[in-house]
Amino acid sequence: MSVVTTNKLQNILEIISDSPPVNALGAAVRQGLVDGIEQALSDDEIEAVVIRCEGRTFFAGADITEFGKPPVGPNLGEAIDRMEASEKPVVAAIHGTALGGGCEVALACHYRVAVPSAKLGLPEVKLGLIPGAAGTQRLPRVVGAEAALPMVVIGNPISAKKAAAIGLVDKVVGEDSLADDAIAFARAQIGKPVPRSSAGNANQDGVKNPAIFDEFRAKNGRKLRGFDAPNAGIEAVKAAGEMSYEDGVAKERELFMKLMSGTQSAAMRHYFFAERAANKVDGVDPKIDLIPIKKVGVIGAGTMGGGISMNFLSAGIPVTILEMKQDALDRGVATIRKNYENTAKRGRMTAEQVEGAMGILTPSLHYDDLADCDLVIEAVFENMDVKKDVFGKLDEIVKPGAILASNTSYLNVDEIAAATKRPEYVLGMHFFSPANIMKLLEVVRGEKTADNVLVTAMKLSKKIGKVAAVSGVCDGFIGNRMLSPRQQQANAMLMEGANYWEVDDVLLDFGFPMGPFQMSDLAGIDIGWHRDETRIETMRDALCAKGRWGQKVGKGFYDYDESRQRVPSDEVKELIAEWGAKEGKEQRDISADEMRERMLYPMVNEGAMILEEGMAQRASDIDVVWINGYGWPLFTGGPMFWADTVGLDKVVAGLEKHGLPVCDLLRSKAAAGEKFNG
Ligand code: T1G
Repeated sequence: MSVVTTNKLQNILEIISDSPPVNALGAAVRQGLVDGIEQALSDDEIEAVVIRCEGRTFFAGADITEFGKPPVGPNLGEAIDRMEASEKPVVAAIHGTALGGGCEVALACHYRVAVPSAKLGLPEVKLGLIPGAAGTQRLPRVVGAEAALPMVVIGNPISAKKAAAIGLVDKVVGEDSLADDAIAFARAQIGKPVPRSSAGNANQDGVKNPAIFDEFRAKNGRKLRGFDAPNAGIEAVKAAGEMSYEDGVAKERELFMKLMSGTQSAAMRHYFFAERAANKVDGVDPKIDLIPIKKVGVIGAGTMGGGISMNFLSAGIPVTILEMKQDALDRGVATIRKNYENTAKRGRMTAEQVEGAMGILTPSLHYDDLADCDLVIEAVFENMDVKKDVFGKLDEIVKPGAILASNTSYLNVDEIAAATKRPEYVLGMHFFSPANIMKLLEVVRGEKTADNVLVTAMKLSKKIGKVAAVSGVCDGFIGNRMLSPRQQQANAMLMEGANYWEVDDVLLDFGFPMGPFQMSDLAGIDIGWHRDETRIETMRDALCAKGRWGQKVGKGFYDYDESRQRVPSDEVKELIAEWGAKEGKEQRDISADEMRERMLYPMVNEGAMILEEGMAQRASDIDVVWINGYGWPLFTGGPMFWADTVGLDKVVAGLEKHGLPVCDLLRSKAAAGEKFNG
C-alpha cells in the first residue's frame, strides 16, 4: 500500500500522505505525491485538489536519511513545479510543522490553509544547507525579502498566525476541522485564476532597499560566525529579487549543491541524529515503565537550585524548593521571579505565564515538605560529606520509589547512592550554569541506577527542553573530563612562551565562543582560591594576589575596557614569563597549528578513553555534550566527528609529535582506518 493515497470527493481530489513519523519527503512519499498530482491533472472531473498528511504533521521536510546517498525516485522540485503549473487550484492543508521541503510543497500549492497550532519554516540552514526545492525563490515572492530572510537564514519556524499575517498562509482554519475546511476552501477557489508563488512579485523590497541584506548579515554576525549556509541563504533570497525565477532557482541549486557537498552540512546532519540518539539508552526497551514525575523537589535556592527549578516550572511541573534559612529562601524565590519578569520584558513570556510558573513554586524550610515528591534534585555545596548527609535525610523522608538526583559536577555518584537504602533510585543530573539557559544535561548513571529510573530522567530532560546524554561515574563525567587536558595544554604553552591571547585566538578562530583564558576570566580566577595574598604557590595565586580576579573586577588575564573588550596586559605577560622561568621551560614561538593540535587532539584522546571505559554510550554523545555544554562549533560536528574529518591517523601523529598520550582505542581505530562515528 502506497504511503500516499488519494480520495475523490465529487470534484475534489485529496492527496493524503501517511508516512510516520513525520511524513518526511522520502522517495516513496515523493512518488506518491507525483502519482496523486498526475491523477488530479488527468481526471477531468477533478476541479480542485487538497494535499494533506495524516499523523502528527504535514511534510516535515526532505528525508534527511537519504542525504549523501545517490538520489532515488522523482525530484521534489520538478514534482511541485508540475503541480503549480496546473490550472486546477491546489490547496495545502497544514498541521504540525510544515518544514523545509514540506514548506516548499506548500509554497508551490496555490493556496495554504493551516490550523492555529501549525508552524511553517525553512530550517535547512540548521543542517548546513539552504532550501533546495525553490523555497528561497518562492517565499520572497510571497512574503517579501525582508520577511523571508529570518526564515531562510536563521531557520526558526513561525506560527500559523504569523504566517497568515505575512501572507504565507491564506486562512487559519479550525484546529479540529482541517480536512473539511480545506475542502470547503478549495471548492471556493474553483473557476478563479490560480495564484502562483513563482510569479509573485513581493520580492521587490530587497531591490528597492538592497541595504536590508547587509544589515541582516551584520545584525546576526555573532550568531552566524563561521557558518557557510546563512550567507548562502542571504545570497539566494537576494537573487529572488534580482533574477528571473528560473535563474534564481538555478542560483539556489548551485548554492545548495556546494553546501551539500561540504563538511559543514555533513557535520550538522550528523548532529541532528546525534542529538536524538543521545536520548536513547542502549539495551533498554524504550517502552519500559517510566516513573510519573508530577512533583519535583529542589534542595538549594542558590544560582543552580533556582535555575534548575525554573526548568521544571516552565514545563508546568510543580516544584518545592528548600533552603535552610528564610533569607536565602526569599532571595532564591525573588531571583526566580526576576528572571521570569526579565524574560517577559523581552516579550518571550506573558505576565500570565510568569504568574503561572511562580504559582506552582512552593518555598519551604522543611525536608518533610519533600515527602511526596517524585524526584528530588539536590544542588547544595560541592562537598561529599554534605551530599551524603542530604541524601541520608532524603532517603528517610521522601516516599519510596521517588528518584533522588545529585547536581554534582564531579563527585562520585555511587558513593552518594551508598548513603541511601535506594541506590537504584539515585543518579546524577548535572545541569550547566545558568541552569535555566544551558541546554546540556549530563545524566550520570550510577552502578546501581535502575534502567527505568535512567530512562525516566532521559525522557524528563526532553520535556524540560534539555539535551541530555548519559555519562558513567568518572572524574568530570564527559564534558569537564575532556576540558581538563585542553586546559593543561593551554597552561603548559604559557610556560613555554606562548602569548595567552594568541592561545585564545586559536580557539576563537576554530569557532569556539571564547578561548581558555577568556573563560577563566569570565568564570572568575578567584574561584577556589585560598584568599591568602601572601601565599603565592601558583600563577593563579599570583594573579589573585594582584587583584586580577577576572572580568567581574575589570581585570584577570586581560584588562577589560568599559565595553568589556579584552586588552592583553603587560603585567600579566611579565608574571607569566617569571613563572615560565621558574619552571625552567625553554621559551619559544609556538605556531597556531601546534596550539590547536595540543589543545584539541588530547580532548579527542580523552573522548576515546571515555568510550573505552564505557563512560559514554556512543561517540556522538560526546559530540552532543561538547556542542551543547561548551560551545564546540556545531559546523564541525563535535570533537569526535571533527577528529573523523581530520583523520584519526593524523590525530595520532599529532599527539605523538607533541609527546602526548594516545590511548589504545584511538590508536587501533587510526591503524584500521576507522572512524568514531559510523
Ligand atoms: N528526515 C528524516 N527523519 C526525520 C526528519 C527528517 N526530515 N525529521 C524527523 N525525523 C525523525 C527523527 O530522526 C526521529 O526519528 C523522529 O523523526 C521524530 O523526530 C529539499 C533539503 C519535525 C520538528 O530539518 O525538526 O527539507 O529518533 O524526535 O521532537 O529544501 O523532527 O524516532 O528514530 O525530532 O516531535 C528539513 C527536521 C530537511 C526538520 C519533530 N526539515 N525535523 O520534532 O520529533 S532538509 C527539517 C525536526 C529539506 C528541502 C531540504 C523535528 C520535528 P527517531 P523528533 P519531534
